[in-house]
Amino acid sequence: MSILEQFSLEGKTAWITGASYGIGFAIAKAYSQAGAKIVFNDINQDLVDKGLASYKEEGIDAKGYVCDVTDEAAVNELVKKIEAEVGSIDILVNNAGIIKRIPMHEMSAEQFRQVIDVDLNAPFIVSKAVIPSMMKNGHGKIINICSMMSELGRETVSAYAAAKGGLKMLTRNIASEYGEYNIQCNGIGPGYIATPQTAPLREIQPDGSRHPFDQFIIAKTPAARWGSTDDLMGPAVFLASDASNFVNGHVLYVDGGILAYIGKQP
Ligand code: NAP
Ligand code: GCO
Repeated sequence: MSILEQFSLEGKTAWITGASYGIGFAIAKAYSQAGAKIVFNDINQDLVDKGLASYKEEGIDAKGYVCDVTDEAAVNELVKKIEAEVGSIDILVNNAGIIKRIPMHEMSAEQFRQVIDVDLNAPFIVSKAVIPSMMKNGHGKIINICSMMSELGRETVSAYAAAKGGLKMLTRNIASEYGEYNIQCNGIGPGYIATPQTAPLREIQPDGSRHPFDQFIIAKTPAARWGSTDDLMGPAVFLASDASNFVNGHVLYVDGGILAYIGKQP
């Protein structure tokens, strides 16, 4: 197999969860360009329709389904539907996620549980639903979208950091338990990426200045910029392709160097 063929996703079916827009959409676009058939889900029909329109604009014939990834029965039903309508799932990206930025002493247990449910329980539910077919087929790629908060904490994101830290270890455990079936499970740890999820952290202030957190991230990133979803496309293709068949249990941080850097002196 040539080195370029190692990065091809021709003939593969990829399911990216929560991929109507944002990071999931960019990863799906990259997989389509690498030859994969694209399946995505989102939490309601309106988002799925918007996603389908966006994929169509990119010339991608994606299949979209409504599914709340925290609903195990719905996820199991959707896997059966995908396998009947599209084919076996070769690549799963657990992308769907939420964040609640609330000081921990003000966060309710219900709010904490909601974040854990989407960001940690759902990757378990969805991975568990696709692994049996991957075992039968003798191959599979599972990619969990982790975070800087898989390694670092900060104010107001206790639930999110707990979930993403757990997701890093779930990634390692799936790699450990299913590596013998030629299933590789790895993580991508995006740095700070300009998407709707981080829009509140980049809002221009009333006086026209940049958000303090925006300035903080620029100072903390050697690349001195926020990441774009395009920055994740190549790493995502690598982890979904034959080029990474001996990479397992790894979290690939795509962060412009944040984790390596003490930060620019103010
Ligand atoms: P986003 O813009 O908020 O998109 C998240 C997507 O997931 C949305 O389409 C959302 O739908 C969907 N979703 C949420 N809950 C769901 C559920 N229960 N079932 C199905 N779909 C659901 O987020 P993003 O910035 O693209 O981030 C995508 C992933 O990357 C997340 O796991 C996030 O934690 C992670 N991440 C983001 C960054 C960053 O800087 N942006 C950095 C590191 C990691 P709704 O619109 O209905 O909520
Ligand atoms: C925050 C941000 C981060 C990013 C991302 C960083 O409030 O700190 O939302 O958590 O979303 O996870 O990798």
